[in-house]
Amino acid sequence: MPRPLAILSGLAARVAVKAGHARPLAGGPLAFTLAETSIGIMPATVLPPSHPLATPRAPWAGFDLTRPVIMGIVNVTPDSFSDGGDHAQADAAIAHGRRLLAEGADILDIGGESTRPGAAPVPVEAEIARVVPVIRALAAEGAVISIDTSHAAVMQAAAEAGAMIINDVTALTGDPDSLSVAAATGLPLVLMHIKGEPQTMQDAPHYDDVGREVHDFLSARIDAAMAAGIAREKIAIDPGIGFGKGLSHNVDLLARVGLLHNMGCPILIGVSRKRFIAGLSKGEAPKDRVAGSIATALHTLAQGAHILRVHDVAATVQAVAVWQALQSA
Ligand code: 8Y4
Repeated sequence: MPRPLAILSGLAARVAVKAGHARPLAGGPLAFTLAETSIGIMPATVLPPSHPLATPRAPWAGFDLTRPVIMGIVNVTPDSFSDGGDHAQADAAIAHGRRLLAEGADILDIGGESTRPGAAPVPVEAEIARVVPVIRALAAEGAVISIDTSHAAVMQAAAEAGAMIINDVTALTGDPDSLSVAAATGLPLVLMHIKGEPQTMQDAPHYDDVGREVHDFLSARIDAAMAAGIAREKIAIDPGIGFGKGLSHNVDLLARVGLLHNMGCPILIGVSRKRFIAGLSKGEAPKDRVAGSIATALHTLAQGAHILRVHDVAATVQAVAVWQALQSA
């Protein structure tokens, strides 16, 4: 399982690939000149051009992945918006979704259940009642909607309401029906790594090698999805920052995002406002973690990540536009 290192961008990447000193990273436009393997560091060109680190990714959910895709977060939970009841909640979420679209979001990720440790479980009927009106309204306006759920019944209802992507933080392990229901919808999906259950995942998580464990988990979940009839091209993968991970695990994974290219799938990263940012800085509250979120997001883009799940769409879109222009030169 080689890791791409010495990653180049822009003209340097193009010249190095052409001269036979580098391989394109997941098809480019980035390129990597070195590969770290279990036996040491070697030139990237020891890998054949057909190696999954080097081959292009298929388009995913209609996105060609040659530029970063921004997924904006829309929570439909009582604590996120108004507490004026179901209707006010839906209206507030729809308004928030419209705002994120205006700010440049490519996808809206709509969720009706908090996955925070200690959050009370929501009955699936209530989860459906929360998200369906919001999905219907925003899909009717042309938005690409992702449904953030681990429940098969919610996936089904969301697909019927116009959702175009399934985002499951349990990678289709959270409900015995989710593999078959997700397959039947035919929708592209995000498979995320989690260690343990949302309720208890932050109780002293331990890994011998977090990069390998996340890779092996996601690889096994891709196999399970494919066995259920889901094409590999429909699957995006996600290391699940903060899901059953301590600070050092999150840092390790973010520093080694490139490892995930071995699976040949687009990579989605969710770091927005997460606790590791406070842990690396001054203990800031979530709303004061935007700068750290963007620093991390750009660090992952520089390793070839494809999709960013964020709260702060306007700030992220600006940062990505500037980063993109500078690193393309
Ligand atoms: C402040 C606000 C601080 C929210 C932390 C949070 C991911 C995800 C979540 C992710 C994918 C969250 C649904 C956690 N994180 N889906 N979902 N990847 N694919 N916490 O990293 O945003 S919820």
